[in-house]
Amino acid sequence: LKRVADDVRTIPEEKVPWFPRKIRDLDKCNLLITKYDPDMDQDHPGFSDPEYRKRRRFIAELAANYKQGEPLPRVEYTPEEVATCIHATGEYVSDSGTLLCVLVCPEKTGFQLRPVAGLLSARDFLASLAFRVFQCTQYIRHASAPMHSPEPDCCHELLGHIPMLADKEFAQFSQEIGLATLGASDEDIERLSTLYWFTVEFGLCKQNGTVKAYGAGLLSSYGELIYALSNEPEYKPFNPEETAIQPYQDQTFQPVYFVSESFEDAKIKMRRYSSSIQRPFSVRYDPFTCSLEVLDQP
Ligand code: TIH
Ligand code: FE2
Repeated sequence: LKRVADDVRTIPEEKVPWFPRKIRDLDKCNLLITKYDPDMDQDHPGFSDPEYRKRRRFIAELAANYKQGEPLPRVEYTPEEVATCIHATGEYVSDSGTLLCVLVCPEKTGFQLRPVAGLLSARDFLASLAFRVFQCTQYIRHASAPMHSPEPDCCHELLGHIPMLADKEFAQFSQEIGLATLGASDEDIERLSTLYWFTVEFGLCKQNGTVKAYGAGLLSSYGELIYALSNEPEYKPFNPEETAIQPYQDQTFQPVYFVSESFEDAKIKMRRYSSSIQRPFSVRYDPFTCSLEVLDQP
């Protein structure tokens, strides 16, 4: 293996999409998808609520001004927002939940949070995982629809993702998906984000013979959690080649879930799949410098 200069001159530029090389480059991974923006989407539960939209703009502004390495902006949640969270999750969620992660995750797995204003492009969202950075929303879903949100929100992050990011195996699984996406083609990004969707977000997994939910989108949505384990939807065995091309949607509950034999099994299969993706270089994350080493293929 030979080390490649910073601009990777040996790789034809038009073939490799830009990707972050150091953790500070994540400030440039901020392409938002407006699909579920409460200002743009008429079906958003907050679309006709000007107070809600104002609140969302305020919280979005905090994320937009954030630079990598700064402390997370603190949001004081209103009693109504706290009530929505309790309704959504049956648990008390507050900014101290975020604070807990800020304190616990670095110690357990080195994962950090950075604030994000809404739904990010798959490329930018997954790239940050390569650096053990999780792009975390800070707004709360609209009070009129607490049981299921079509977009990520703070309840989803705190109940679904953050506990998992404090788990060693899971943190590594997440980072490996991230590393596989760097400089990948749009088609490979689509396949990897579909895999992320059916594992990290909506994955089921056997444990002592029983099917359990581990996906963050299930753990944060009481309505969908019950549904996913009800035998009503379709269940398929997790197999990356097949799972990667399953069409998915985020408007409502998933019609199909993928079941892994164990989390370890999902990890091994994912790793095999990632290494089959063709790239003219390989990447290695250096945790001491928080940057990537990009190596030419032999
Ligand atoms: N549907 C989830 C919830 O209600 O908490 C949130 C999302 C997960 C993935 C995409 S949106
Ligand atoms: Fe999520």
